[in-house]
Amino acid sequence: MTLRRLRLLTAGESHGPGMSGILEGLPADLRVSTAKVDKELARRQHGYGSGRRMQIERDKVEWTAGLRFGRTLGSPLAFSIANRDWANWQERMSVEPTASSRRPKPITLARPGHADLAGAIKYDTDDIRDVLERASARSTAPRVAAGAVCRQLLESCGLRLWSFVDQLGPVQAFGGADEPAARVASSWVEQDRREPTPLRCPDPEAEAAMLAEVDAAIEVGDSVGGSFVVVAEGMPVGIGSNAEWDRRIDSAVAAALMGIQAVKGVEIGIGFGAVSRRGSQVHDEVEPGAPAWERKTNRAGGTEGGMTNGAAVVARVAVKPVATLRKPLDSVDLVSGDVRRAHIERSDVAIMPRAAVVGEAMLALALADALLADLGGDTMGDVKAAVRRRRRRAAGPRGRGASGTLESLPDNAAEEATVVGGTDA
Ligand code: EPS
Repeated sequence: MTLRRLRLLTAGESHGPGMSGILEGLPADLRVSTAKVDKELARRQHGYGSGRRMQIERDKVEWTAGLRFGRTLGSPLAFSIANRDWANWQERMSVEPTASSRRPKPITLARPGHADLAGAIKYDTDDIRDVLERASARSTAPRVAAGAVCRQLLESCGLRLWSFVDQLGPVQAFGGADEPAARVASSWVEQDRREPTPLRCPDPEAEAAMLAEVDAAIEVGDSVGGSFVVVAEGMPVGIGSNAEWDRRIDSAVAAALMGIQAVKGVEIGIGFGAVSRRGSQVHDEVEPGAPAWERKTNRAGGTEGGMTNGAAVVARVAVKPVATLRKPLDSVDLVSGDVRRAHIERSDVAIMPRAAVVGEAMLALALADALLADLGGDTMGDVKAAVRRRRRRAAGPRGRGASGTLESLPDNAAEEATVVGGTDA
């Protein structure tokens, strides 16, 4: 994805010494809570259907640059996250040259659905491990750390971000209804941050059926996919662009989410659901509300004309089943050309609850970038003042008062009206 103001570079092999990242372009004076970043990293590790690796790792961020007394300096923010499993892989993943007698047997049987085959051809290697190590979803850990910083920036501007699993295999939450996010109680969102359920699904009946679906896949050595929904409430109006295709907020959000491993589709609002309906059943009618205009529905998912419209930004993300199967599919040996069963690695069976947390991080990155690109600011004070100005402009004739001047709305009125999340230490 192309970021417009921020830059994020991550590095790290799944079983190498560790993961690292550099996030550049943040304003100075953003208070960064390490505990909040670690909390997001822990949320990414939670969920039924994960393999044994998650029992080994205890992801924690370690800052190496960009912070002083807990605040950003405007310089690149650099960090690392250790791979605890490295202790068990030091020989197999040796950074230094090793005698060929001490090297593990190369992996030559590509898993259909994984990066294995295309990567082995691209990098001209007979050992698929050279490819799968970086293709691994372990690389989402530093993205979640960077996203957790962006999230703190957005929260200080009055936003709240959350997610839930709305489908696993054939089981749908809320019977597959329109706007599932609107059915989720605020208390569920808070509870989910404190003590998430095994699959992070807000419909308990559906969650029970989803758990059975994961067990059924485990039973037969298969894997299962699904979809999750990510939500950002409180985004100021008009972020993005109606003028240029590459600045449309929809493309930034979709690209950020499509970049997550195993994601095969993203829809904003009702997305593909709009295909079969008439306009009157798709567009969200405007009605007066305080302090801004309001919508009777949010089928658009918070974007119109390439810009945020003040309603919650809502995206639904389709995740294919994990490519490593305990009962593998057919493949062809890279070296001998023989037809054999694909390689088996230790793996997860279902990643939905964890993918949703990665989705929150990627949404935070895309929205923070768009906000900073559009509104500017070298300090958090600059950013917040610009957000306040934009919220006043969006307050509408009623919010502005009888005089119709922008000044009649107090500085923080719009921010107070939005829900501010992130109450954890
Ligand atoms: C992954 C396989 C599993 C996952 C891993 C992604 O790892 P391992 O091969 O060590 O069992 O647990 O995800 C993570 C380590 C993580 O932190 O998310 C894969 O093949 O992509």
